Amino acid sequence: MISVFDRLVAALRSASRVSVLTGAGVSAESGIATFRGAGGLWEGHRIEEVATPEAFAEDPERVWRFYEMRRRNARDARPNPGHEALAAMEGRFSEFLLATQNVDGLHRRAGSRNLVELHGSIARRYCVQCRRTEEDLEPLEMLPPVCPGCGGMQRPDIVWFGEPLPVAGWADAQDAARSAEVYLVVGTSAEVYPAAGLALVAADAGAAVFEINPAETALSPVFAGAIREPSGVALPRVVDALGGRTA
Ligand code: BJW
Ligand code: ZN
Repeated sequence: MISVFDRLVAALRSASRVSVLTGAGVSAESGIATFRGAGGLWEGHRIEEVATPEAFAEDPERVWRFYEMRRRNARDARPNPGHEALAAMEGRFSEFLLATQNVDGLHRRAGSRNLVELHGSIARRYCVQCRRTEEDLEPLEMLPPVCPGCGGMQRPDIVWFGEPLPVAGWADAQDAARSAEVYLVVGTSAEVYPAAGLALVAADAGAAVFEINPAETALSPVFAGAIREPSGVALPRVVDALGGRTA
């Protein structure tokens, strides 16, 4: 019987429109913790309790301590072979979009350019008063950090629960899901919406949707097949099978 891996490679060989949704699992092999499952708690709190505008309003310093730790992790991390394989894939298809839920910047550092960051970026912060934005991963001198322009409080440029996703990026991600012939869902528990819904949009529109994740997820039943391997192993194998890593 033909394996899921071979079916995925065959589907990619004949596709010209491909899109990918990634989540925290893609960065696990770079040493960045995932949100759910073992080790997914922060100071005893679930992410749903820390990553909200309400939690920030109540105790901005506590929320910033969480993000300062994450900024340090992102600074120390390096892209892994999974990120690199996805960057190598984009030149192989006439239409390719990588939509990531990750805020760690590792896809961009690996070279992905047809990329939307659905949940923002850990490297950016903006002033809640004047919206001035700064971008770096340097250690912050004080928490919460203040705006160099007006002295207002800054917040991470991250999409928290209850907040809308960036309008243009979300529209692009939906368009890509609607038109993709092959849609890959990699390293996400597919529990957080609306991002997880992109896989359903793609499936409804007729794409062959494949999952790469060592574990089953909420949406596994709707996928055409699943490769139960770490993305840093499976994705380079896919790119190799497509014939080399350059376009
Ligand atoms: C490997 C691996 C390896 C391990 N290789 N894989 C009830 C029902 C439906 C929806 C809702 C509801 N109640 C509320 C909502 C909406 C809410 C939501 O979805 N909640 C659910 C939790 C129920 N969503 C929102 O609020 C969103 N906004 C919104 O809906 O706005 C509406 C609106 C419209 C107009 C005006 C105003 C509002 C916003 C969601 C924002 C999510 N933000 C976070 C935090 C970012 C902060 C930060 O990073 O600090 O984004 S939550 C967190 O989860 C983060 C992630 O991007 C996101 C997804 O997690 P992900 O990436 O899937 O990670 P994990 O840990 O869950 O899974 C890792 C996977 O990797 C696992 O499956 C492993 O097996 C696998 N893995 N190693 C491959 N080596
Ligand atoms: Zn300001």
